[in-house]
Amino acid sequence: MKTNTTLTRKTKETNVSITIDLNNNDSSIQTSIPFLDHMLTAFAYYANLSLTIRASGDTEIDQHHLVEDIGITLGRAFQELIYQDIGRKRFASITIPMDEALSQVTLDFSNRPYLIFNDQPKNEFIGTYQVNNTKEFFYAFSIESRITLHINVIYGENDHHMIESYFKALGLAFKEALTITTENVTSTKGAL
Ligand SMILES: [Mn+2]
Repeated sequence: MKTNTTLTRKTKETNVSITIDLNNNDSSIQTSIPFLDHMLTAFAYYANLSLTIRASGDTEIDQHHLVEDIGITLGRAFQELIYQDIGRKRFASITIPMDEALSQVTLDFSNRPYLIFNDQPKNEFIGTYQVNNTKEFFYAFSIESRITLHINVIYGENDHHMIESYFKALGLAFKEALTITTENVTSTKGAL
């Protein structure tokens, strides 16, 4: 079974290189957007895997291209590792707080992409990070990883806390859903 992969995606707008190693937990993430580095580091830590990301792009225009392209590349890399001929736990639902914020992430490694995303940020920026690109990131990520992904902020006041709570919940959900429970693919249809 394949436990690591490296993908590089270069366009006229961005250059993104991502390595995932399911058997390590020593991430190194440099996207040029510090808040996104902070979120992806938290995700990888709680997923108990290693993410190495080097990404740059035309953020002087807008962060949208780079954030979306990181979502695309990360999703494609995970898609390679998730859907192999092995029985993963597949489903997970995690609800965790961060101070006053509470978020729930529920997912299914279904091989059918879908995104439900309920977060209404109060501010346009966290540091230099443009907050409204978070949905763009998860849309690209869910499509390319072919995961059914539901992200719901249940309540909260502080945008940093709300976003961090669902990146952590996503990590914990990945850790659980990636767990191998049987030799055969987890589906009554015999295939995903
Ligand atoms: Mn933080």
